[in-house]
Parts: sequence; structure tokens; C-alpha cells
Amino acid sequence: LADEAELSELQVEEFHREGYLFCPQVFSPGEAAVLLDALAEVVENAPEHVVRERETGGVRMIHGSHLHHDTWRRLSRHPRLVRPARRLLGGPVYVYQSRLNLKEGLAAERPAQGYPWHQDFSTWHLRDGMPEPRALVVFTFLDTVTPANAPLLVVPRSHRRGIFGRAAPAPDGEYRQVVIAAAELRELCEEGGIAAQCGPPGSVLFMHCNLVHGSTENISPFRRALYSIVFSAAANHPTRFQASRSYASRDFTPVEPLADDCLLAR
Ligand SMILES: O=C(O)CCC(=O)C(=O)O
Repeated sequence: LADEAELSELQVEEFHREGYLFCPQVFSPGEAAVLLDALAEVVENAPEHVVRERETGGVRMIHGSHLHHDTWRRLSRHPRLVRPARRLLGGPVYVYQSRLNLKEGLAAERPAQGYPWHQDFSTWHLRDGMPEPRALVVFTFLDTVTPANAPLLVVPRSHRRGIFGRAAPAPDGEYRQVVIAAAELRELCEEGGIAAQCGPPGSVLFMHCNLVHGSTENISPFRRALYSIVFSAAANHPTRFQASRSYASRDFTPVEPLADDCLLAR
């Protein structure tokens, strides 16, 4: 990212054209170390909003850590995330959701599972009544991500055609996911390809909420942890409230960015 957490015109264009923007090492090694400590804390004191791996019982996903853990709260207000999110969404934003996606490395016979191809907005729209796809997912890389440890796979430019597919229960039972049918996927990938999102810790991926994405199981011995924060345009808030507060926010107050050194200064 350029100075002062501002995206360049070219980066903004790239996001709107491709549906995502990858920015390497937005956070320094020192800041990434603070995030790793926070990861260990939330996994150790896993609150009730934990989704576990079906096969191994290991932690797969934790929702809403920004609501009760200071480091994740600071990350969700970090100027290097909030200012680009405002720019890309064209105004004030609130935090709709956050999740830690863990994907442990292989420790026994069973690997951490992948995610079928889907779009995030479909769930928020169908279940929570979020009106418009004016939201984005900001993934902060906590570990080094390589082609070997099951990176996030995105289909460039697939965000432009609205919601695809059919409703299907999520494998973890936690939320309704709309999985993309094989024929649609082929067409989308023949046009846009598939881009694996790899990079060092502290890198950040800004992803449009209608971009088709997924990932495979992690058969490497290396963990692949990401922290994702969903920012939505301020006026674009849900109209149904059946999801728990840790999953979908009911606080639509626009976030104000903290100071640039907020992860290090305590
Ligand atoms: O962590 C991953 O590989 C995919 C996560 C994902 O698709 C999601 O959280 O919507």
C-alpha cells in the first residue's frame, strides 16, 4: 500500500475490474507477530462461536473475535484496512462480520477441509437480507501462504454477474452457503482463470463480496491462518436478524480508523 494507507487509482481500478486486490506485506513482521499472539489467545480460549473440523475436531473457524479481543478489535479499525475499504465502497463502512479461518497443517491422517466454490454475499443476502453487494472481505494473512498449504482460490472477474447457483447447506452446518454449479464454474474459469492468493504474513487481500472463491483441504504440514473482516457500505445493512451477533453485526455505526501504529502502541 502506498503511504498513508491510500490506494492508488490503478489499484482501485484493478479491484473493480478483477474483483480483488492483493497487497503484499501491508503489515510489518512486528505487527504480524502481534497478530500471531492474538491468534494463539483466541484459539486457546476458544469462545462458543467456534466451528470445528468434522474429522479432527480441530478449530476451523472462529467468528466475531473483534467483538471481545483487543488486537482483533484494533485490526478491524486499522487505517490500512478501513481507509481502502472506504475508498473501494465509496463512503463510510461498518464491520459486518469477522472470522479467523485457521486450516491447521496435517498433524494426523485427516487434513483440515476446504471450502466449496461460493460467493459470500449470497448468504448475507438470502439469510440476513443484506440488500446490495456493497461489501468486501478483507483477508489479513497470518501465516505464509504458498501453493502448498491450500491458499484461497479466486475466480477473477466473477463478481460482475450477480448471485450464481443454488442454495445448499454448508458442510459445517453453520450457515447456508450457495455453492456454484460445475457448469457455471467452468464457464467462469474459462473466462477469468483461477488465481491462488499466496504471500507472506502481513499481506492483505481485498475481495468483492460477489467474487467466486473456495479452497482445497490442507494436506501440507503447514497451517494457513487468515483473519477476514467484512466491511459493508454504511447504508447497506441487513434487514433480518436470525444469525447470532458474533456472526452478523447489528451495530451499523461507521468505523473510524485508529492511529497507524495501533497494533504496536499499547
Ligand atoms: O479459508 C478459506 O480457504 C476460504 C474461506 C471462505 O471461503 C470464507 O470464509 O468464505
